[in-house]
Amino acid sequence: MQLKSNQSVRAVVLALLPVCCCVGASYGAQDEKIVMEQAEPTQAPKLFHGVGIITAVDAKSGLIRLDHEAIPGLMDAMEMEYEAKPARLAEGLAVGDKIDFTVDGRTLAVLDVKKLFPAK
Ligand SMILES: [Cu+2]
Repeated sequence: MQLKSNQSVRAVVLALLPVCCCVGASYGAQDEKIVMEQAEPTQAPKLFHGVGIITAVDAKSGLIRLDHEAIPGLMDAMEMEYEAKPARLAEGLAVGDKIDFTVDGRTLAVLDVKKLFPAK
């Protein structure tokens, strides 16, 4: 049996649509983006490292009095009191210990303590 195939002729109609281009006049288009200088997040602590010798310490309250060297970007050498957070950081420390401490530049809380040299 033979099957006759009917060929259909397709007419392709191309519709040409007029393209309307609206060109906006730009006066030397300024693409300068205004970048806001973002201040450092106030939440994030800015940490500094200091070295000092303990002149007084209270493990219960976490208060550590230090005769510390200058902390670049934060303060000069001086003797002052810091609050350790958490207070238990002050445990095991004694007057005369030389420590390396990490301090939050904003709150001045001592966040970490490493004993460099124990008191002799
Ligand atoms: Cu100080």
